[in-house]
Amino acid sequence: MMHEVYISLGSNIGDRKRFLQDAVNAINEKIGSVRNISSIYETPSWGFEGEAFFNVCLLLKTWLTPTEVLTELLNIERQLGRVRSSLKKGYQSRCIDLDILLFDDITLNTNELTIPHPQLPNRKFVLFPLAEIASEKKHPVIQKSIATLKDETSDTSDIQKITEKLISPRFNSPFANYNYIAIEGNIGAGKTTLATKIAEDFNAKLILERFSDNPFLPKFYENPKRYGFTLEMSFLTERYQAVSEQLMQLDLFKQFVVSDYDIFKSLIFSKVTLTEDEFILYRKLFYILHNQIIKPDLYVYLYQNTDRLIENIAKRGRSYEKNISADYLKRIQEEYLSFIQQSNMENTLIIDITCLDFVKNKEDYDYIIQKISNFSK
Ligand code: PH2
Ligand code: MG
Ligand code: MG
Repeated sequence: MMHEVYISLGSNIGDRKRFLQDAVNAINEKIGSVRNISSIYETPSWGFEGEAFFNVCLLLKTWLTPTEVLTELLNIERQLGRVRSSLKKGYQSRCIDLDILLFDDITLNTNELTIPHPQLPNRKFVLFPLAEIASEKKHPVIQKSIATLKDETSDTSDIQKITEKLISPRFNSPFANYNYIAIEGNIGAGKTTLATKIAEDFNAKLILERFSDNPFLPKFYENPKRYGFTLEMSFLTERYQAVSEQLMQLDLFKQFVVSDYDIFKSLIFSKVTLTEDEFILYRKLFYILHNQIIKPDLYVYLYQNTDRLIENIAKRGRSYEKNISADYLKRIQEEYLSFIQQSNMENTLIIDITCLDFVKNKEDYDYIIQKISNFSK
């Protein structure tokens, strides 16, 4: 699952603030999402003779392992121009240094990596910025809070908080507070179009339903009674497998996930397509599977009127969809809305798109993005 990692950044050559900001941006792009950044501290070089440093600490959420994070940090150091000299012993001045301080509550001790950082309690240039963003966090070995370690440290360096601050890259994204958004809506509402657009514009991992290749779907539209249960079982199996596989092997360099469906739609459709006794059996199995998968932290339900749905369905011209009736669409819509009302509404955002065209009109698209963004505030 997602890990919480605290990282220390330092620079004592060149435009120190620029190096720190570039490093923060690169970490946010390559490793995970930067959730919090401390103030900048100007600190005398510790453990060697050199120019004063700028130091900050940040909190990062990532799916990467400790070794993968380390590899990426070293890559970023290199890309920003750091050259390590193996000839000189001891610490050297550097334009950027990125160290893992804490990684969840793990302890690790290998040749290339020790977690928690072994010098953490002895360095004011780490403890002061870290205490700003993790004062109550317990050191997993020493079992004292960062605030306590800061008070008890034997480091007597004279360090100075400066007034300039780094900019958190997440403040620039309207999806700063989400990891996983599911776009939902009736057949033809525009789920896939919206999810795809968001993924492209905001660098998200896209998960799309592969439903046109379900062999039971054309049969179902021909003969719903005979193929209802079979169709729903095959959708459920397919979706369960897709969601669990795709979320596990996440494209780790992307910021967040957006999908054009949520597995819950299986239950909603089967309420309409199955007989009552079939539905009861189906629901039991559904919840067994549903319990085991990662759920979105936001559902967006696109509300569209039946006439426009029928128009959209006709426009895309899938042969097997031509028999879908207005009545069927109405029942699906009603079932969606009643499910949303029964479940906890806290993470569901209904957007009425009956008067919008987010493909043609940029303002309509921006309006939707703004709505999603504001919903988390
Ligand atoms: N990093 C070091 C050694 N000394 N001193 C300060 N003030 N700031 C640092 O980031 C720093 C240091 C080794 O990485
Ligand atoms: Mg270091
Ligand atoms: Mg280092």
